[in-house]
Amino acid sequence: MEEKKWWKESVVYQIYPRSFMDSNGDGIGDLNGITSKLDYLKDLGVDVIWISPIYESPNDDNGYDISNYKAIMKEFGSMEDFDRLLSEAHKRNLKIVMDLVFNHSSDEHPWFVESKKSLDNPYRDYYVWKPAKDGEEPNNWRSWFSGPAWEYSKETDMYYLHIFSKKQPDLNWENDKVREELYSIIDWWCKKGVDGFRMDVINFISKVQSYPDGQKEDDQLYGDKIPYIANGPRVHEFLQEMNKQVLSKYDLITVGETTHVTTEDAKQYAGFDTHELNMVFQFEHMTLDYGKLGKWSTNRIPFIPLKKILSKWQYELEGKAWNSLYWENHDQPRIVSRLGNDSMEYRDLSAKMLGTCLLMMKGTPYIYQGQELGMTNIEFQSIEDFRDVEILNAYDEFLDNKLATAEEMMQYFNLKGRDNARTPMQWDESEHAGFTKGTPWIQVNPNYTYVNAKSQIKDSNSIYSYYKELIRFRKEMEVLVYGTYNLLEENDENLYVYTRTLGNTTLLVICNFTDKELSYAIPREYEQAKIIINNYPHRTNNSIIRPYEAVVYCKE
Ligand code: TEU
Ligand code: CA
Repeated sequence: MEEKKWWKESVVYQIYPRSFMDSNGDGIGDLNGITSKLDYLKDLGVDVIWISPIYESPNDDNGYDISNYKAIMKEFGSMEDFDRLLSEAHKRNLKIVMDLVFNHSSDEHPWFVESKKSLDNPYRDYYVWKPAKDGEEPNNWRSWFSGPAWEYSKETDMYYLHIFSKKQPDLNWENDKVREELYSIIDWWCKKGVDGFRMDVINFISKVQSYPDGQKEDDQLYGDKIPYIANGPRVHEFLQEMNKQVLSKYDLITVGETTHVTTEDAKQYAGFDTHELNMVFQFEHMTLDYGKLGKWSTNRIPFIPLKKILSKWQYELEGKAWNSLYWENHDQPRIVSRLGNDSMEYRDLSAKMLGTCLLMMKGTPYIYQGQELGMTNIEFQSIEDFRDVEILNAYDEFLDNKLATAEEMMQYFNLKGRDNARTPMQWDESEHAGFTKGTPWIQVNPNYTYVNAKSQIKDSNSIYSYYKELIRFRKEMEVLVYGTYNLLEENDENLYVYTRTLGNTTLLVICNFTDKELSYAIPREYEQAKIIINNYPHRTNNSIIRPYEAVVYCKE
């Protein structure tokens, strides 16, 4: 059996602090709000809490634009509040993971304020500056959040690179001083006692230094930057250096957010003996519903490719590297709406089925706030209701360039927009779902009257109670952590069937991704096996799988 590690045995819960719990009535979630809900998380059974950025920030991208890496955002509280949160978490044996955003800072970070002043400023090379090319941007890259990836700065008559919004200038990792500063920030938080880090777009930190134009089709406005920014020439060198200089000195959980990675890349980032990170978030299963306009489409995730991709990650990393498992985060729509069925009839069953399918796989599971309640997408009526910089910028860009109509964009945002994940956590049936006594910074999903934590905690058949069970099983059964994975029925259009095996123990996991009742005879060797998990009250017929049914058999 492979080496045992606490971070392989853990279940992580992600908090988006702005939307989790507001303690002072200003409509914005905060650190004291999180502290007040630690017992809730303890009861759910998770071990680790990853909190999206809480540092000082002008909030162009809700904290993913940091202006001081060692200070707490005023809206979220103070450093004393943080210290109290950390110690209260540790008292309950809960670990805290910080979000590190090191590909870029805020343009209001003192480093950037200095950097833009003059060519000979000591901070000039902390960022990426280039002169105009033929009177235009240095190359044809598009910013992730619309428009060119370069912004003109009149002080020095040059452009700076921003892969994300223009308030998120990219740090220059080629500069040794930048890397030293960043490592010392990690060290500072480790000394405070935090337990790990989630590293934002960490595979973008090393760019191809010639900054070439990306390949471009005639009908496209911008070239493809990905080959020049993702998994770049020095990324593994940098991560090994970071690991050697700081990460390896502490007992941490580390996860890299890495869009555009293959399993080959991941084996290097998260290999058992490569000395970089513990695991990465891959995105292949999250981009299956992309269309001509990227994420802005009405496509559903196709089922057979989904099984293929998730299984590929399970097989390829086996024995070599560690997987992370997720359906949701603060950038993704709600999974019960996206891949399940959020109708009155099937929300409950399909949310439980999706939880089963994910949490029985091999890897460290990440549960996003509200996923354990089956929270759904929201339907906004007006563009004014949205808050996300990605959405607001895309709306203007796509309309200006006549790539889509306003109606189409609204439809895309309601299906795929990041604000779906950012509506306030639904605590109870009182006004604003118990999230705030003031006016929430973004609307609460009106279904809080029946989708909320309070009603689910006391209901032993709720989605919440079911997730609690799934988490408990991961603690009790070694096979769920260390067992190998094997896909069955790979061409079945409706059922996801797989096994987990360790020693003499085998689990058979069967999930129906449709609202149809299906006939499926379970393999004979499981006929006498014990049913350990089922999202229906009783299972009477071994050859029928009901709508959105999930069942797990255990054979020893
Ligand atoms: O996300 C990076 C990233 O690739 C995402 O932009 C994701 O693909 C996208 O949101 C889907 O539309 C990270 C953070 O998770 C995100 O919240 C930040 O906006 C971004 O980096 C910039 O820091
Ligand atoms: Ca508040």
